Amino acid sequence: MKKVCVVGLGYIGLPTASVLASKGFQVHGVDVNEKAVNLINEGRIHIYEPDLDVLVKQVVENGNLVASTKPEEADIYILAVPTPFKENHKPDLTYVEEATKAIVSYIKPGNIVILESTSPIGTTEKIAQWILVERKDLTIGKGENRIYVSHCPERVLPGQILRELVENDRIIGGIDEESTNKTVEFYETFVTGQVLQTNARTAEMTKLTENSFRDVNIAFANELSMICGDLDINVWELINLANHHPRVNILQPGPGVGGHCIAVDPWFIVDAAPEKSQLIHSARKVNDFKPNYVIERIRETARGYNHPTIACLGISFKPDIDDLRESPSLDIVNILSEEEYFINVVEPNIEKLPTLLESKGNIKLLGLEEALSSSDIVVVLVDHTPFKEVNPELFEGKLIIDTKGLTDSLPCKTTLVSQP
Ligand code: SAJ
Repeated sequence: MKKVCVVGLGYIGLPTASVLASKGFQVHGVDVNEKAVNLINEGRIHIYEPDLDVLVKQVVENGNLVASTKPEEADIYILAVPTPFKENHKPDLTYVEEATKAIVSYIKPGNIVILESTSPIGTTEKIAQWILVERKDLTIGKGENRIYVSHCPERVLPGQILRELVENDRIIGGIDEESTNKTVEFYETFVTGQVLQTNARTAEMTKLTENSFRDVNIAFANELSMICGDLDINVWELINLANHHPRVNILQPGPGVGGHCIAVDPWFIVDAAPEKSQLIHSARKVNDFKPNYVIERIRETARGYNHPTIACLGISFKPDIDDLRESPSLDIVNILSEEEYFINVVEPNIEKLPTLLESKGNIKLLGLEEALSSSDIVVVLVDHTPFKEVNPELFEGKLIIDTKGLTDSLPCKTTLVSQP
């Protein structure tokens, strides 16, 4: 079995490294976060993903996964580092460049370098160039000293990463045909889904397209929810009815679009083709505006109270995870906390409030029952499973601003003041 060096041990890198280690590969995981490295080497994890703790413990104990702050020689290098955007929505490739430079002195002829991070068009080609600039002894495309460079975008859904890593179809785009073939051979050793071949640029665009498709469709749902708010129509009922049409499948509105993927990746297309990306750009604007709309609805509702207590249900970016990155719910709570409200946050997936909120005197992290019973207004921001399982009577008689339609089907009398 071959040796794999995975650079970046976050939400994608760590599960990937662990799955490979569980399939018998010798995996050397690299991260700049020393704390995370130490924790992993103790068989523990620094992120939450169902069942990942058990897998990491197992592969660290059997010696197949070792973490370090420095890369090592390997046969295959996988880069799974963040690709955020800058202030002006332009892609920031700093981490990809740093990761490439970190491995460059270890690369040997015949090695495969795979970029898994979602990236703007042309990034895989850039990686190849960065390597060749530093390593004049290596070649691409021909010769005994050739190396292989490909893009294989990660496509896993947080919360279901371990299953999707193995079962999802994968897109492989090499910078040349031989890079594609070598990379396909590797993924076929652990992926049960189809492994589809293309070139690097198309693979990059495929991933951006998938997330932009979802962003545009969520924007449609969010726009509908705001229109229905004005027209006094229940948006959840509306979407349910429309979705009975055999060719209509509208997604669900919410407080906005969060996470490090869907709210980011469409900007890479907008940046690459600003004139032609009108729809993709508009969708981004609709989804980014939604938290402001929700805040406005909350302010309107709170106007009748003197220092009201507001229960905010959920601050993660989507249900049943602890990930607060680019979370619209967290932004909403943060902005509300600057006003004269007392805020009871309910977030069953975290043990303490994030630093951003912790220092503020008017926010508490409470259990659902306590938060509901001591609040004047309830704002549903995330439809976590435990919220759906609560005794519906706890919502009885509450003023509710429900961004997820959670209380819509509850058998209790609530005063739904807003359904943003
Ligand atoms: N959301 C809605 N309404 C919906 C669905 C989602 O408001 O009907 C919101 C969520 O609450 C969340 C955001 O959208 O704030 C994104 O959530 P998500 O579940 O749609 O997607 P992510 O960001 O967790 O993962 C996506 C996935 N991409 C697609 O489904 C096309 C995943 O497969 C990718 O691997 C991941 O991005 C990534 O890493 O790029």
